[in-house]
Amino acid sequence: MGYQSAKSAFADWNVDTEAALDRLATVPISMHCWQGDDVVGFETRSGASGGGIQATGNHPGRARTPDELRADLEFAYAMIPGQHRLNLHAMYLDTDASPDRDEIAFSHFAPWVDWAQAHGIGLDFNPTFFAHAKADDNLTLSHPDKGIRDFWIEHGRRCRDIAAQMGAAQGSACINNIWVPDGYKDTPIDRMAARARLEASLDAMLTKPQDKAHVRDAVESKLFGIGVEACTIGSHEFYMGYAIRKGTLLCLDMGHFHPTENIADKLSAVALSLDEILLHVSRPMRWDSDHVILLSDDILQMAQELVSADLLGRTHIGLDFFDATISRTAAWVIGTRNMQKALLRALLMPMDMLKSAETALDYTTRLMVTEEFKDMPFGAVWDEFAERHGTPSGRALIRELDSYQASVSGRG
Ligand code: RNT
Ligand code: ZN
Repeated sequence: MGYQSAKSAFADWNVDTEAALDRLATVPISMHCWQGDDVVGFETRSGASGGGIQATGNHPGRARTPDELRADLEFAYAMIPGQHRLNLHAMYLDTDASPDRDEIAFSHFAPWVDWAQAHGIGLDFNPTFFAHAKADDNLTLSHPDKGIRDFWIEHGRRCRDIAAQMGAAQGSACINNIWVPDGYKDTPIDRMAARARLEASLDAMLTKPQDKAHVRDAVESKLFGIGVEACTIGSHEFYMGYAIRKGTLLCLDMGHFHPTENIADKLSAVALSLDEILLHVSRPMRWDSDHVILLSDDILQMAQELVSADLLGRTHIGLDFFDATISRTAAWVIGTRNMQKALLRALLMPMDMLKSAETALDYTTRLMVTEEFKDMPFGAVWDEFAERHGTPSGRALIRELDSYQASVSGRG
């Protein structure tokens, strides 16, 4: 079906496809740099990701240098309709110097800032509290040793300053997301002491006043990780309370909850107590496996909640997955486009009709309409969106993804 027929099919339900296309074009997705190199980064000192996160696979073409990563990103952005952001981790610094984590500065990221500005890409940032000798115990900000805590507090402070300078340079707030791997493999005896240390360290990291127009901090919880099966210090309850009391953003990573929990359901619940939310859209399979996101029910529900609860204006959508068994650039493109497709579908729902049915306790209409809508021509509207933004779809997209992958597969 062509776009014009799709447009009138939606108009029959009082859904304006043009308004949906316009709205979708204003939603930036923060694409995560770490899908491009299996969470390795560009420090001269470290290697494996650690901290209970793990990229598996050895597909050819992994970016080994900042230049290679930027080339891959440029290709990926060219395949994704709209203007988006880049989520950078501190371990992706681009410099000839080898500063330790407690020595990094804005200048070590200058090439990224220049590149982002040249391409109109907003940057977000993350301190890196893993893949480092001082994180080998899976304890960082909550470590019993004050010297280790201070090292990581200094890292966190520096990252905030770097993020603030990025935000000032780009004219939009840089979201600085804090995730630490801290936890215990076996049942601890004093969870309270560890949580009190984490809280005190976070407070110390976040004391310096910063301009919200330049940087906003987020805290990311987790249920468990490899090696920290018994207790994660920064659990959901810990960070939800922290974010509400201290006024930070709360980051909800879709892979960081019990597999049967519905993360979409949490949005409206936490949004009543928080100004802003950060999402790490991911796909857990049995555990926090970070598979490439699909146009699956979980993602569709997430997008539907963002639209129906009118949360798009105060939710920052970041992605967090990494798969090294497939083309890494294709993974970015497929995952990011799926997030956009989910948002488009949500924007094309007859929300007013559905909400009034629900308010009138008319659950039959709610069910009939949502089921009928599954057969609506969303694909034709998506293709129109892709075309208007100069990006290919279907077989043309697959040809582009294949040929770029072929061009990088000779990398050692
Ligand atoms: C780890 C968290 C965290 C990381 C990135 C690399 O479980 O999800 O967000 O994936 O910081
Ligand atoms: Zn995450």
